[in-house]
Amino acid sequence: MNFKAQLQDYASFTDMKLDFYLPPLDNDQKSIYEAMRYSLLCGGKRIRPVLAYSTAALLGISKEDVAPFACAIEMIHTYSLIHDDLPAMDNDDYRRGQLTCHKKFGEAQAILAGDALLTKAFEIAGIGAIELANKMPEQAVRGALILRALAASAGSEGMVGGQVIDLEGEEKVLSKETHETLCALKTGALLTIPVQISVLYAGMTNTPVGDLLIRYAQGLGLAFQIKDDILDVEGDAKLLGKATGMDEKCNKTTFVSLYGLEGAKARLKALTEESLEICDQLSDIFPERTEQCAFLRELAIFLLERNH
Ligand code: GRG
Repeated sequence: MNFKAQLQDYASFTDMKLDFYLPPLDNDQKSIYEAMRYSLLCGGKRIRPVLAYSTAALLGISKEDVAPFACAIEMIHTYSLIHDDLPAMDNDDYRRGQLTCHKKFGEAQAILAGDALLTKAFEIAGIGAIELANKMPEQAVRGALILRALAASAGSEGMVGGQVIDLEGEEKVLSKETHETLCALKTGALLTIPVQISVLYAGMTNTPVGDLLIRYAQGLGLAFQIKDDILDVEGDAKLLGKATGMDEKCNKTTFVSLYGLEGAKARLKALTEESLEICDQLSDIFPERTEQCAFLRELAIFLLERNH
């Protein structure tokens, strides 16, 4: 399968699994499923699940096996977008090309939809951990390690922590170091955890391969944020499905404000080259997994060139 077809296959598989894990239940609280499904099943690039499936494939693990964890990450990501769009945070009207959750369902329901997605994520990850324990009873602890890592990546040591630094940094110029920490947590944590989960699932933590893969993900995480900052300046709001120019309007410290547009582009290119070098090393280690290594290469390039 070529890169585009594989990417589409991973995204469609994620959509199908998310739909399966979040059925529209006909109970007294059914309105919450409408709001959760509205934000979760309305597109999105599904990059985080793609990272989980593609790195799992390199380590010989099927997408079925990591699907509950990959879907849990996508649910956590969607909750963060719903809450980030609220009036108390970024106060945005559009997300993923449609009205934000609070604009469509009201603030209270949007807060609850985010809360419910976050908690549903851990229910589904729990299913993944049970499946792992049934498959490999002697390695059942890996499920617990994955759950712990997932929680850490989303919470105060991860994405929420980054959001706090971001909120407190509004109207201030952050130092380059603080800004980099912010990005590693707010954006990087949820882009690293899919890879960390594959590595944990395969029992390869603290091995040369595990470390290479984590470095690949961390580099992509930073590159992803730089691209996001560049797109906010020169992207197309229609393609992005959200307003542009918001960083400057809100006086935010970004890679563009710190390094200039050309400086940010140069850093993005350098980071992508580092990711490609890691892919070369992975190809040497896994000569029989040419297709999987090629996919990780193409993914780094795709994220560099993306327009939404
Ligand atoms: C509210 C706890 C809490 C955290 C919010 C994720 C986040 C933290 C804020 C979103 C704002 C933002 C621009 C973050 C940086 C990059 C990012 C996560 C962009 C959105 O991710 P994509 O491009 O979105 O993968 P899709 O819609 O494709 O899934």
